[in-house]
Amino acid sequence: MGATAGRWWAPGRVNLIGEHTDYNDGYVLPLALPLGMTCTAKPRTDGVVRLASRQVRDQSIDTRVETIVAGGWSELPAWTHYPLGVLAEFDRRGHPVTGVELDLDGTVPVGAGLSSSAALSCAVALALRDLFAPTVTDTDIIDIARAAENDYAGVPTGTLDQSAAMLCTAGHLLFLDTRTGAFEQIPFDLDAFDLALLVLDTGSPHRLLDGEYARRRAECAAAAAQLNVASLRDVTSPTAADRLTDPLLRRRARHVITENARVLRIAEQLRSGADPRAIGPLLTEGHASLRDDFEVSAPRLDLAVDAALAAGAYGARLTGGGFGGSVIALVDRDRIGAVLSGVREAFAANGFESPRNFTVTPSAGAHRIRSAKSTAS
Ligand code: GAF
Repeated sequence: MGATAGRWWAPGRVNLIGEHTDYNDGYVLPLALPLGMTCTAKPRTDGVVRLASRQVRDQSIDTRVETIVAGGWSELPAWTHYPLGVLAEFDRRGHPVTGVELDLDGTVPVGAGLSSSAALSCAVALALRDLFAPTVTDTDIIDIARAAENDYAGVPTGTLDQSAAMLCTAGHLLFLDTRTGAFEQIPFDLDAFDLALLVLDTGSPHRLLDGEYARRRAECAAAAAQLNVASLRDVTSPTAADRLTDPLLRRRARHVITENARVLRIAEQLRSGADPRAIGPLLTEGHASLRDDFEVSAPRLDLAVDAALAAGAYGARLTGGGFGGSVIALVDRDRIGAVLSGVREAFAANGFESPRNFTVTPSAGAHRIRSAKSTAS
């Protein structure tokens, strides 16, 4: 140890396209939000772990490194499983933490499908790396944050969110091959085309813990096994899914196969400098596939997509895992107001509160934001 206390930041994300492809070894195309999670951290040498979250008032936790490493914190509230899982994982991988104070805060709305949990895990992991384990790489951090989510918080996600938090850069989409880890930064300057990417947080809570996400993952694994491939990424022809006799597995596989193809087409179009309006229909097609084949949409997500399209969006789709959460819509800048009015009217007519909304430009990935003056206690 020896590094000083400080503050670390990791962003939330929207995924432009490439949904439920990451745990099938496929392709994703996220961008980092200007919203994120901060971790103010101070190293200690006495084995004490003090954890506080400004988003969960009156909940500060005092425990000890030995207790965490022994798994003795599993009864603590769910939000603690991410930071404490990261700490336990550092220890398990041979990077012991001698004690630490972690003060967590953030601007990513929780439950909006914008990856607040991965942002939290990555901000904590960056802090622990800088304070205790400088040899840990960004790739290690992606895997540590994934392990915190999978093995400690109990959600069997892929690596889309953690990779987006760590690897995205301002002004770019991250085109990532989740099988090889190879990635490319694709410039994404919507301003240059008088366009905007609108995020509509539908307020329908996005839940991955209730077993449906895990079920989709298992269905994809079963489809891959029946098609005799290591993962659905290895299937490129949409008609290959027709070989599956179970109609449900056929639909699941068809989504993954066609979604990977959509990511590749969109990446190619944007790489070549095409007008982003051209990708609109593929975004909408991606939504239909998530709704009909993968069955992870929700009434408010479908309503937001339909209303945005009716009001002139070039394309719209749910972003993230689904089952609630947020929709993105690609719109002319001078149509933002009209699209928002259309969505608000549709929500009001169905008795739903208006979605929260904001526009996004691709922002910076995770980093240290400042050094505090104090050092170890
Ligand atoms: C959630 C998961 F955390 C990701 O790993 C990914 O599977 C996504 O849903 C769907 O693309 O955000």
